[in-house]
Amino acid sequence: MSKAKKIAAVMSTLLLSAAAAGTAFAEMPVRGEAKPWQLGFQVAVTDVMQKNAWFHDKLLLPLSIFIALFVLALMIYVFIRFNAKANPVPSKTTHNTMIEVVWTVVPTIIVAIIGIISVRLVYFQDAPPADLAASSGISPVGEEVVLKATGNRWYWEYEYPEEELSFSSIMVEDADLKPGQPRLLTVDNHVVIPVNTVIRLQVTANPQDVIHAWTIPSFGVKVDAVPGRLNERWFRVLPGFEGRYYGQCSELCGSRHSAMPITVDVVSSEEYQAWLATTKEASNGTPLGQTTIALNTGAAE
Ligand SMILES: [Cu+2]
Repeated sequence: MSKAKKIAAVMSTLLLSAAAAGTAFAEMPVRGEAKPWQLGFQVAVTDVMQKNAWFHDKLLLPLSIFIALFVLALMIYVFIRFNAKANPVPSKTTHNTMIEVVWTVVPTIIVAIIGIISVRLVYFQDAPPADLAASSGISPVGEEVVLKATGNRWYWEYEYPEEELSFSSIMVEDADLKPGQPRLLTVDNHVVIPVNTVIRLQVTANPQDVIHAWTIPSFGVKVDAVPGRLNERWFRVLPGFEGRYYGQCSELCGSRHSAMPITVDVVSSEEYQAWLATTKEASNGTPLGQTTIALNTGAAE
């Protein structure tokens, strides 16, 4: 093949594949997205995030509110009952053993409870529990999927190492947005993962790059992408939560920090297999989308 023909073949493959990867799941309910005036978390759709949400909503938030109100009430009582007018002759009391024991022991117990639950959660996020199927009552469908995300200034590269598939995922600029596509969250190539399957997520950054962080709030995943290190997490999107989820780079990484969003499409096992087949065929062993070199030599910095 002549050089020109080769370039033409590569270009058409890239165009085709970009279309295949970018538009495969155009119609899809958006579940993981911030809403105007939202309070609290985005919908929790993984084992990890449901535990995080419980910890925050059922324990930490009520506890903080109770402590704040309790301290406020004590202060108001002191202001009224013991001001100079209401209580002209102050008491000379300096010690009260009972009260000193209480205000030492009660906070210690509270901190211990928070600490134990926090540490358990940290370990739970680290690796999928062996008894996941038994403990959740749901048998995971299919094998685990390994997904590797690499941070670059300013876009993400994805790799499905077991499938020998890789592609870059670049933000769609405002001028190119189609109706309904959110600003600063839409990318050309979406990550696609199957529902009810353990995803082993590996996150790193290009060795010549800076620290980024891969985040999807609804998944309870926020992992630093550190050059030269491979950080791992796991998550499983629970059945019934198929849809589109948005996230953003969450480590201040430079001038285009806001321009490297993450879009994940969660689909059924069959749809995932079909997507894999078409995308692999389109990529034909070459990475999809714009290449690292093309972007890094740009004037973006
Ligand atoms: Cu970044």
